[in-house]
Amino acid sequence: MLRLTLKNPKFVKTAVRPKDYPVLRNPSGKLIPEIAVAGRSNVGKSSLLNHLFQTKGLVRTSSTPGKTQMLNFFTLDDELAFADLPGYGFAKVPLSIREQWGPMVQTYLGKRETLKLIFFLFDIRRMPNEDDRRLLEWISYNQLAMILVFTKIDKVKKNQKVANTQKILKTFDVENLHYVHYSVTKNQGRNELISMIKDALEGDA
Ligand SMILES: Nc1nc2c(ncn2[C@@H]2O[C@H](COP(=O)(O)OP(=O)(O)OP(=O)(O)O)[C@@H](O)[C@H]2O)c(=O)[nH]1
Ligand SMILES: [Mg+2]
Repeated sequence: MLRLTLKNPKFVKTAVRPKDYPVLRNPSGKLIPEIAVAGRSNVGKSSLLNHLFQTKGLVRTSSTPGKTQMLNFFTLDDELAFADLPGYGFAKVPLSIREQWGPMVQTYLGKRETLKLIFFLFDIRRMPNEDDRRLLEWISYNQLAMILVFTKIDKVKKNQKVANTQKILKTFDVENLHYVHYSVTKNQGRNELISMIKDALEGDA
């Protein structure tokens, strides 16, 4: 049974290549399951982790897209790990960093054996684009479990939220899509996401 107390969030390290990924074990020595947070630049990945952890500055956020440029690893209570992934699709990020993104994320998704679940974040106001579809292909190729998180729902009216959700979901040709609406500023979606994590990882921990 997964404990998931969501306490004691810790930053572990930053890495790019697999040899630098941390080996994370629980107190009894078992490798702990990991959740990766993925999506376009500025969609709210790092903010979502801070909100989930109930921390302010543990995960670095910014109003300027392109804040997170490498893989950042965190743990909760030494029972669950998180990887905050760099976003994509932001032209102002230096070319050298943008070129590194594809291999870094593709390698991570393919090689991280403890990776059990992806949070794939979408700004409720934007339609999926080619970059999003490419990432979705990598996720499907690696047969990883996924939860779609619609972010910044405080920015839209209720009817727009419903309409945009349907539009975005239609662009995915994936069965059994799990999704949740999230707002960091309005404090919405956290409990639902936590129970979805439990459902997804049950039997795995
Ligand atoms: N209104 C609103 N703003 C949000 C929400 N979540 C994040 N933001 C804002 O969106 C901006 C980007 O947030 P980040 O968490 O840094 O986004 P990111 O996806 O980690 O971005 P990269 O690291 O560049 O890939 C910041 O200005 C946040 O304050 C939300 O739920 N509502
Ligand atoms: Mg970030």
